[in-house]
Amino acid sequence: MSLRVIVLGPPGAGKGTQCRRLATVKGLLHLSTGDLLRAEVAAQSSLGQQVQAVLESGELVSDKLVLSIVRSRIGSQTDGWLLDGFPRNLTQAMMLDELLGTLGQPVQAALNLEVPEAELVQRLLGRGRSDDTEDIVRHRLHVYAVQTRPLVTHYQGQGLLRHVDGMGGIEDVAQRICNQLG
Ligand code: B4P
Repeated sequence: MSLRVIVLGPPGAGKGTQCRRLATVKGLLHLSTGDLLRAEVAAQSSLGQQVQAVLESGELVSDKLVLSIVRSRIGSQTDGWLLDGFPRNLTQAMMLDELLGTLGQPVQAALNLEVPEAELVQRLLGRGRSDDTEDIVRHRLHVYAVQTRPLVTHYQGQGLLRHVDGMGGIEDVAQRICNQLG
C-alpha cells in the first residue's frame, strides 16, 4: 500500500534520521530537500553555487527553486513518499497542495516531531555539519519558529496532523512513528 507522509519538526528533531529508516522499512521514496540541496553544493553545480551561501547562513532557499526539485521527483512516484524538510513555509505548503491535487496524490498524514530547544541545540552541535555552528543553529531555530511552525496549524486544519514525541532513543521514536501510521 502506498503511503504519502510529510515529516515536520525543527532542525535537529530527527526528521532525516527517522525518514531514512522508515523509507527503507516501507519501501518509500525519501525526499529530503536539505540532502538534495547539499548534494548540489558538493557537486559544485550551478544550482549548488547559487544555494551554498543560503545554506551556510541558515536562511531558506527560494520557494520556486525548492518546488522545482520536489516536482521533478514526486511526479513519477507512485509507490508513496516521505517529504523530509519540505514544505518549510506556508507558500511551499500551498504550492505542494496544488501540485498534489494535480497529480491526484493527496497527503495522508503530517507527522510533527517534537523536541525541546535545549536538546535540539545539543544534537546539532554534536553533529557538526558546516551549518551546525552555534550562531547558525540559533538562527535556523528562529527561522523555523517564524516560517515553519505555522504549518502545524495548517495541517491540523486539514485533519492530517499527528504529534510524535522525538525525545528518547532513535528506536523508541521509530516505534512511536509506526504506531501513528498504523
Ligand atoms: P535540513 O537538511 O532539513 O536539516 P535539519 O532540519 O537541520 O535536520 P533534521 O531534523 O533532519 O535532523 P537529523 O535527523 O539530521 O535543512 C538544512 C537547510 O537546508 C535549511 O537550513 C535550509 O537552508 C535548506 N532547506 C532544506 N529544505 C528547504 C526548503 N524546503 N525550503 C527552503 N530551504 C530548505 O538529526 C540531527 C542530529 O540529531 C543527528 O546528528 C542525529 O544523529 C541526531 N539524532 C536524531 N535522532 C536522535 C535521537 N532520538 N536522540 C539523539 N540524537 C538524535
